[in-house]
Amino acid sequence: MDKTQETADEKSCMIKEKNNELSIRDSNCLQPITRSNSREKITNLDVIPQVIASCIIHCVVIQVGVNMAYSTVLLNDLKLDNAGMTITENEESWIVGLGENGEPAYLHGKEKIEGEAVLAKKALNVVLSNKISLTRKLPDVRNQLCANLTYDTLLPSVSVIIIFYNEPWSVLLRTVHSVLKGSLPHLLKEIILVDDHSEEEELQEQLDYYLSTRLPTKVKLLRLPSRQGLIRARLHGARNATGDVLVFLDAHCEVIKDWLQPLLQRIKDKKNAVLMPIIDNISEETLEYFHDNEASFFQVGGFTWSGHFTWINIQKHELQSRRSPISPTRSPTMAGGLFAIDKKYFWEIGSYDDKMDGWGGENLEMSFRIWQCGGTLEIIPCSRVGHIFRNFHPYKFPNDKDTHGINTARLAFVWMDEYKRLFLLHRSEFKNNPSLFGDISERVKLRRKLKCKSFRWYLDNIYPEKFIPDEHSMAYGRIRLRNRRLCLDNLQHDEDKPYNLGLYSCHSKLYPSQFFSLSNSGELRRDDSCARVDADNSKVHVPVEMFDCNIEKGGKEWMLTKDSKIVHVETGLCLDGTQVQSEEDVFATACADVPNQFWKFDFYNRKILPK
Ligand SMILES: [Mn+2]
Repeated sequence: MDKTQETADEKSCMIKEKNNELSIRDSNCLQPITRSNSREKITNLDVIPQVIASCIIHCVVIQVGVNMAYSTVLLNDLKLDNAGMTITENEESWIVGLGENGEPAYLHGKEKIEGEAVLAKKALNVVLSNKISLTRKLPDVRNQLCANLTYDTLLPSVSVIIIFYNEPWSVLLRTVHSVLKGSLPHLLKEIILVDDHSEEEELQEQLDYYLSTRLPTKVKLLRLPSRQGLIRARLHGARNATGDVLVFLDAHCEVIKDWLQPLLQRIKDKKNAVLMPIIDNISEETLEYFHDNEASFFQVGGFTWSGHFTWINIQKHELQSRRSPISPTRSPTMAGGLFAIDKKYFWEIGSYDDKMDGWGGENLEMSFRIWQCGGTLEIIPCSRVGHIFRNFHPYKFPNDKDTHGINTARLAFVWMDEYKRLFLLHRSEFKNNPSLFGDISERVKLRRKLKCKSFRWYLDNIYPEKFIPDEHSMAYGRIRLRNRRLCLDNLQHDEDKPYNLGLYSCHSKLYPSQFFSLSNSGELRRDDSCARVDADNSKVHVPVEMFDCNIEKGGKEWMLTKDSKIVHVETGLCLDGTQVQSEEDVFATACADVPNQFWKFDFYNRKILPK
């Protein structure tokens, strides 16, 4: 028998089977191999495999560079069981230095193709993720001013709650390792993983095995016996939490150094402050941790009337009133995936609506509730967490229900008062059919009990910039060519990106795609998209670009003339539909007495009624 291929010393042993041959190799284990019968140490590692066959092996773990407890693993067999083998293989497939410091990572050849296929299917390059160390280092992307901050030595303790459903192995565990490594041990009471009944094989026994062999006991795993959805899974985690503060994290995050202290300090100082870190983007393609932006740049949360979360610029009153760019910054809404809340306050303020199914809407529900019921929602700029944003949901919800729509209807009827009309415009099926979204009486009761303020109050005080299409405008509704049955329409374009404004046959009712307003400040807008014309454009036939109103850009002022032309103020060009057919783009051109420059809104708020 050859000597073992690799040397190993007493304190670092690991048994590995490859090509049916045993080897013992250095892997930084803490404890030596001992013989089961004599408990005596095997100091000479030039032993033949059969000798080790009866060994009890203490601690076959790889030091992952974090402060961990090590469990004793008892192996009756020579082989590590399947789980252990797979885990070891995973660990051995890491490519040293790949993705380190948050740099973009790339695969080559066959793996590249495999990675792209998985990316298309799961919205995440799992093949690549598997090659990157679970404990990679990340750059310190914080604002430099954060270095000057000091925190109390005594801060509340934290339960980090991570729920998951079929999350890719390496992505989930990188999240866990990142929290362990990036948090001060005395602040991190526990990490509670809640498995929302995943089916993936690797998340079954293999995960139990991983926890017991590689992670400290403060990482706990709760398994739900059936699929519960995000909201009830998080509630389950919260009920089992023993820390003072709950931090909810998605299962695809990595934290930046010292992320916890600023959150905990703020909650210590203000119990009803619900906090978000700055959420950085980790690429789903290359796992790059994006940090090119100015460290002082970040956005806060808004919403659309269709009930979706959006990012908006920090509000003007907030920019003026906060002391520094790293002060807590108020946000009208939260994205939902990542936030910290005092545990007592979480329950007092009504935790979650446990009748919400699946995913979606719970973040806006919580946002409105917190503000309307006396709390605050803030972003803490010195706390930063990276999150993998995926382009689409890689999995479905039971029965394929539109849980986002149903959940949002629930929150609209509980929290939005008369403004739910704007949501119902998008989702008219809920208008006269409350049975579609279930019983909301408990939540209505909660609102009464907590003596929460109105949605109007929320709009006036917390989100005064929020555009209310039928209130903040001179005219609104469908905008129709006077001489034809054609209306301005977004032509179902993705409004996250600029697009050209078009025409489409007028719908019989007011649908969101044709709901435009001429705002009091002269914006021609569809919800949060504003129409602009490039003033530099010397052409006479200019497309009308729709773009995010929150982006500072010129050329977006329009006016309505007495004879009902829509004139672009800066260029003096008129909105024109001459020879434009349904599904084609309108344009701006020199004003003239042509029939296709006269428009009619459904409703006019001011007495500028065109003839
Ligand atoms: Mn997420």
